[in-house]
Amino acid sequence: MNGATQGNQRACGEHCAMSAQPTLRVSAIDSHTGGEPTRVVIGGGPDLGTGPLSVRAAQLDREFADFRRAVVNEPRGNDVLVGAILVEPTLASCGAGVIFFNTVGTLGMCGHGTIGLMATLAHLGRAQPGPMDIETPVGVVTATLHDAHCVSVRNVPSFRHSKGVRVNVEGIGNVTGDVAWGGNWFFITEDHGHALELNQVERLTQITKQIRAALERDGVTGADGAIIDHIELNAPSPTAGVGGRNFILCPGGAYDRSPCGTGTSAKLACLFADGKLAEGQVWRQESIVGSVFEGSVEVHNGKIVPTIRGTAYVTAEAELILDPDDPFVHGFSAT
Ligand code: PYC
Repeated sequence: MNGATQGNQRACGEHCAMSAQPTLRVSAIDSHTGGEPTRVVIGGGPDLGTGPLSVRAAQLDREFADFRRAVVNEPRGNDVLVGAILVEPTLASCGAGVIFFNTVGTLGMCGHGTIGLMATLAHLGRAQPGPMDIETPVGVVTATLHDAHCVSVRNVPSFRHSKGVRVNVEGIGNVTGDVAWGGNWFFITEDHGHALELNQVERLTQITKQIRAALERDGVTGADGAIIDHIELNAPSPTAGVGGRNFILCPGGAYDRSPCGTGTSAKLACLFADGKLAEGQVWRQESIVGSVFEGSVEVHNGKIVPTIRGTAYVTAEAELILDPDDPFVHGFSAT
């Protein structure tokens, strides 16, 4: 149920009984990584137990969907915002566990969010310069804090699942691209015929939604039937020294303002597989708003392991108030 169906707004002055439930206060720190926001819940979140993070993520998705929505939906958040809840890791080697989420569900991993998380922990004095292993629902990543804002993230192994997949997209025609994993599933294409410019985001959003619908219609998936919920358009960048610019449609329908850590990882895996990127070579990836991540890959036990580097800034320290008498306490979203 989204907030729109539950928000029976009362007119001012109508009698309203006070709820027996207490008001919930949630502590959160907001940041942005290359323009893409992250809201890290540091207190007041639900008890997700001590099981594997993938199980806790499924629990957050289903049993605590209202909490998830309250944190990221309007009016406290918006479709662009990625939420993160800090949890106890299961592995003693990890300094933190984290589950990322947006207005429609949980994410496997989030690169910009991990950079934002480390800037948040640095802001709180809970992270020192150096590496920290972080447990996510799809594996352990290593985030290295270089200074208060600059972070590199050694991501989960990334790979191309299928090359040269062709789909017929309504109003566009045939589009060919690769299906790749970088901690989330991506369809990556340069075959779109559009300029990746900020003033084109409406059209880019429309065509990436059409591509996603075509993939779903044709049953094109990631491994084990996984839904491809991120669509990545690539093009050369006009900026000297930058390998490419991207536009990425996220699951909730918003576009990533950052170059997308998991999307860049998936792209790096494809470039490496095509022999266009050598181990250790730096690839600079630009987002549609002009922010840049630096990425490279190493091969470890036969797997492609990307590292992404970017910067994040804390933008707010907040206490979210979830008043049970508020008809929009869990927010609303069009997606
Ligand atoms: O940076 O990996 C990322 C990401 C995923 C969704 C939004 N950002």
